[in-house]
Amino acid sequence: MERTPVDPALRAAVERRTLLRGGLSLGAATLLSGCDISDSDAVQSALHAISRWNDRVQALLFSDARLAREYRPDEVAEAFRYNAYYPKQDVVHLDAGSYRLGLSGLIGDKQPWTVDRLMALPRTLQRTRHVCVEGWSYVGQWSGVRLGDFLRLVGADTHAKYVGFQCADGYYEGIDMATALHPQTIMAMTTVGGVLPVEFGFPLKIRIPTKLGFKNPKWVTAMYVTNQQPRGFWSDRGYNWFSGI
Ligand SMILES: Nc1nc2c(c(=O)[nH]1)N[C@H]1C(S)=C(S)[C@@H](COP(=O)(O)O)O[C@H]1N2
Ligand SMILES: [Mo]
Repeated sequence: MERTPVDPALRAAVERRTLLRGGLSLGAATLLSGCDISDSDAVQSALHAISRWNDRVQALLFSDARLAREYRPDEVAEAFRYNAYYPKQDVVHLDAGSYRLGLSGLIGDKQPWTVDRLMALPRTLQRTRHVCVEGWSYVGQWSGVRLGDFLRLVGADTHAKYVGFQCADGYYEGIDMATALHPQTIMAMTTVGGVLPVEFGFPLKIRIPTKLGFKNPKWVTAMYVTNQQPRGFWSDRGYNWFSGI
């Protein structure tokens, strides 16, 4: 019989959730799927089912009222930590003059936004912890317009289910509408000392302190509102789609 290995990222994601949150163990998953651990196609589909179930439960538990912890100015890291799916020397340099934020999907006014117009919007500041799924974190500071305020401003259908993002480096992500409307979800354009440095997403990143780092897209060039769950770069590679923290 052909045996494909269980995707290690998916297995780790499921084990982390199920063990830490007191759910099923991988052993229980094996029992449920009625197959040997080595029958990895069956294990894999059982794990996928559990992962989707985790996403649904997390989405139900998510609340606007639950805020991520905010920190004092002296707690902000001196240097933020860079991460992307490629090394820092390959980051995209976007030109402030020709940059446009494209809007599509269930949005009334789809006119693209320039950096100047985005920068003129009222910004809220946050000092929150960025947590990467790889096991490191830092307290950063960002400010930008609340995504919820922006969505209302452009006449988005805030009863739609999801908001998706496209990035200049080919990365893509999406969040549910409750997360998009959360008061700490912002369209970050500045950090300590001014505009975002190139490697941290200039000119625009979506900062979501209630989500793992990979759900915080940098170099965002397009946004859309939809009822179909947008795919995510890392959830397509086995990580949980919801990935709340
Ligand atoms: N466009 C884009 N956004 C991205 C990524 C990426 O590769 N491309 N990586 C994600 C991951 S895994 C992390 S941990 C954070 C890192 O953000 P930072 O460099 O601002 O700390 O960016 C996220 N957003
Ligand atoms: Mo990450």
